[in-house]
Amino acid sequence: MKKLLVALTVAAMLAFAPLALAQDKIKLGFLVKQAEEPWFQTEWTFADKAGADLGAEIIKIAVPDGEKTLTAIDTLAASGAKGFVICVPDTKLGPAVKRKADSYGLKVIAVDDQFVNAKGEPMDSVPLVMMAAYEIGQRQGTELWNEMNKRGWKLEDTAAMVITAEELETARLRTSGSMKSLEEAGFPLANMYKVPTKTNDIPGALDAGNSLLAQHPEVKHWLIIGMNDNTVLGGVRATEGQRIAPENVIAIGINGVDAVNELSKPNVTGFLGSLLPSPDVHGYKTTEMLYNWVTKGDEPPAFTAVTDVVLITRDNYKEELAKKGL
Ligand code: FCA
Repeated sequence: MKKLLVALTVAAMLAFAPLALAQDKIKLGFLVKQAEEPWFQTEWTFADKAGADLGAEIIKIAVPDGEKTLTAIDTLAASGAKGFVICVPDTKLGPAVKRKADSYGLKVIAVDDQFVNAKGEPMDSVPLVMMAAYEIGQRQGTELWNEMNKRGWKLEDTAAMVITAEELETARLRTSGSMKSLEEAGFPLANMYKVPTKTNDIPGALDAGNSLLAQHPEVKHWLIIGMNDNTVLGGVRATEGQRIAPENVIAIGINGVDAVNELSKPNVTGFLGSLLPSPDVHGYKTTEMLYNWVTKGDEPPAFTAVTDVVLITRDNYKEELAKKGL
């Protein structure tokens, strides 16, 4: 009888062992502003990959607005998480996010979009991982310039539609880098028309593009500049709506993963390609940094710029994405 009891107890302990292990796993949050964008889905996938490699559980929460952001931090604290990586829906939420995280003793790393304080200045007190925004913008301008020359377009027939989102610093840096490199190459600044988008998605950029095109019926060829694929795609859709032929449009996005749908369409559109940075690195590295901070006290550097970028087009996107495991 005694032996049987011992055997049963041991069996019961073994049965519950995985549960106990799961409970011991470190929990880390990964909060993103636009979970519908493949960019952020890719970050999540690679955060999960890092979690699996490190033995941490990643709690992924979409935070499209300020209220959901603050609630998500409460949820993380209640579930025993030790910290989180976040791309905030509005960079001005920075101080509120930091305050709430501090109140629970949670560590925070910002990804993609840097927090700003009440005065609108960057908050260096929160470690940041982001793409080299100005440089990637410059590359967009250079690629547009090269393609317009390949097509033999004359400067006097060509204008640039610049869809801006200046309240977001990374966006402002990208579009200004792009304009700067076009200007340095010889494209007149006077022919670059800026128009702000109300929302950072295709419908917002489409509205912006439409209003700009209505003001410039004289332009024959268009270059389209924007901070990411969706912004640039909105501009392309606007040219299509105005029946501007795709061969009169050159658009190059940024993000890459958000352009896959467009590049896989059988018909060629004005969207030539996209600059693909490293959403995989953003997702994996931030998670790894947070884990090391939480478990070993290794504080991440204040700023980590991710610089790799490759131009993907209809010809090479499959192989380039595969190279990164995307
Ligand atoms: C910003 C943009 C995203 C992505 C990211 C790196 O957050 O909104 O689309 O480009 O930077």
